[in-house]
Amino acid sequence: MKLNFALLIAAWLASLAAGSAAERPNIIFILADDAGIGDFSAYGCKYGSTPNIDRLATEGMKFTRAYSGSAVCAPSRCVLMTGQHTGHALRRANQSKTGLLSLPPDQMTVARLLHDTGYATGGFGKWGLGNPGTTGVPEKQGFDVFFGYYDQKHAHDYYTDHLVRNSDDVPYQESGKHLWEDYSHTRIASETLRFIEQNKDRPFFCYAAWTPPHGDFVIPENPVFGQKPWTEDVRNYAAMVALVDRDVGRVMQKLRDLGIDEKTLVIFSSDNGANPEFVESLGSTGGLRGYKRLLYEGGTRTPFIARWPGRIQPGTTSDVLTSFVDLLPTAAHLVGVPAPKGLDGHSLVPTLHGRGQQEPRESLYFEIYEPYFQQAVRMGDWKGYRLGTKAPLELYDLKADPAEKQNIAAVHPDIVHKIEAVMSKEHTPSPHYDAPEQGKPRGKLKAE
Ligand SMILES: [Ca+2]
Repeated sequence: MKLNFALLIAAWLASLAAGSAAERPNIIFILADDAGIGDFSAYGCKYGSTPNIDRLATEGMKFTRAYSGSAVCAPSRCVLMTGQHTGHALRRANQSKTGLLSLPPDQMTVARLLHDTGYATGGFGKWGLGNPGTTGVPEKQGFDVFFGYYDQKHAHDYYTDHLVRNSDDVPYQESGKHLWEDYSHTRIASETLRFIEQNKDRPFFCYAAWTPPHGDFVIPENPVFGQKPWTEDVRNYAAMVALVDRDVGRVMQKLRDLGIDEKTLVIFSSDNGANPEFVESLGSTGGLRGYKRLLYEGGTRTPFIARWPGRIQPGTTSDVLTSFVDLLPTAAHLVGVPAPKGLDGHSLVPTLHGRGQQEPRESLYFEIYEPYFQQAVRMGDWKGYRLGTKAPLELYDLKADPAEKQNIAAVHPDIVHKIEAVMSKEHTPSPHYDAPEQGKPRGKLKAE
């Protein structure tokens, strides 16, 4: 009798352990590169449709007030990985006055946190936070494997003769004919799917930092948009957005085939707004002001969709203010460990689960140093923007004026004062960047 009781207890403990393991979801974060919010039909795309990403939204939760980490690649990815906004993060622009910055060896990242709690961790696509030979390489930042481009400039080349896996070159014999098998995204997408398949029986984190639709604007075939009366860049860009959508569909099909749909949280987003080239031609910024490199809404507002069958109620919309700073605390919450100290984000789990209290957010802060210094704050429906730490603040009411057309700073000195205080508090000096007091644009940008 005693023995049976002990067995019963052991079985109960084992079931508890299995239960808690089952609670820890796989996390797949799919990050498009330079796609605007207006490129996706879930957010009102005008020129095409993205049915697989639509389906993520109808089966999950669509965020309507989500922001990337920055208005260009490297700082946005730095914010995503480290949970620190660009007033605190190492990378605050693609370039710095001290050269290319690599993540330091002791940096906490989403991958490290998940790796340390037993997750398999894989990254596929573009890294940008440390080249081979530096402390910033992904395999020293918590990834078991990273395949693709370490260097952002290399990532412009879709018909490259090599990609990189854990700092080693992986050479490719090019046909010279620009076929699908020569195209780097073909390999990157297939490695993404392979990683998911190989790790189907254990919790995994898959960072699918795919490079389309970032330039070069090239694609092996373009049957849908190839005959449109647009420039070649525009035709190819549209096809590259469609390619991202197709491969989101392939990831979803893989999860169904492996039977791990309900164990997997999938998030889709983009690292910054679209290039100016696609604002008028395609409406890629969804009618918002600005584009890539600017901290107006068109530079940082991003598609953000989360799907997790059985946990996230299908077809829901959230207007919670969120940005890439929230991924690391969300991941910590999901695996049941305390969030590391010094983060700027909050866990989104209460919102995703539709229960519990979402931690209120006073504001979101951004700064950037290219093409010139800018600061921006989103606070409720207000948006503040300025070009120097003592420059006059522009103020917009995004509810009444989502395109930031009317600067109403003169009418609301109290709000201006509040936002200026947030900017002063959140901006910390960095030895790698100079923040001017009275900045001014270095020339006009295209389409501005
Ligand atoms: Ca980008």
